[in-house]
Amino acid sequence: MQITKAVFKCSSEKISQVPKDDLRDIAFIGRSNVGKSSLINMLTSHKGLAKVSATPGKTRLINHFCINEKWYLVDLPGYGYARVSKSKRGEFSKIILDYVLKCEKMHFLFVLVDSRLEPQAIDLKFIEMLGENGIPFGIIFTKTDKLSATQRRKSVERYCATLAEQWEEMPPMFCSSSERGTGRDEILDFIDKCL
Ligand SMILES: Nc1nc2c(ncn2[C@@H]2O[C@H](COP(=O)(O)OP(=O)(O)OP(=O)(O)O)[C@@H](O)[C@H]2O)c(=O)[nH]1
Ligand SMILES: [Mg+2]
Repeated sequence: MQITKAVFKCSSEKISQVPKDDLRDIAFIGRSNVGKSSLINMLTSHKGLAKVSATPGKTRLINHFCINEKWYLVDLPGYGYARVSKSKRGEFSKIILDYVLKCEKMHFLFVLVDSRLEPQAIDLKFIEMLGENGIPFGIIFTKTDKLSATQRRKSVERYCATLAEQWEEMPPMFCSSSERGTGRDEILDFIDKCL
């Protein structure tokens, strides 16, 4: 798929505010700082479309970006960031749970995990919650420019081994680097098929 047009549509602080049209959402979630906003900019070839920050907790709202006037890329707030006040944090905040579990626009969810880290308890918990609720999702390993090809392969294998303890089937998986553009074609082709 070619992205010819990517425009910011709106920021919502609850799901009652998300666009009311019938365009479908493809959403991105993961721990704060994992690289969600950077990936959205990389996929759309649009630096500065989604706000990126080295300080975790940058994205606090549900951000809709309209792609090719046909569907939305959705940048969600990160989870697991301890410095966000407790009422806003929860384990997974209300804004995240409402969107992921109740928003009918959401068509597919990419869970981003840092390729450099061993499987993190909070990501596994989130993935388990998706499975229990039948939410269609895939996993994107981010920041792979920081790893050698061997380290990257080992990281994915380690993740699969951990997931295999609970799951019979593996979700779709992708490796990405927003620095280098890695994974762009694969992820966009997958989204194209989804839609
Ligand atoms: N080396 C490298 N750094 C990355 C990559 N993607 C993101 N980063 C860096 O990681 C930091 C966080 O990136 P964001 O895209 O803001 O992360 P986020 O998941 O949207 O964070 P929140 O909105 O705070 O939840 C920034 O300093 C980025 O420059 C990548 O592929 N490679
Ligand atoms: Mg962000």
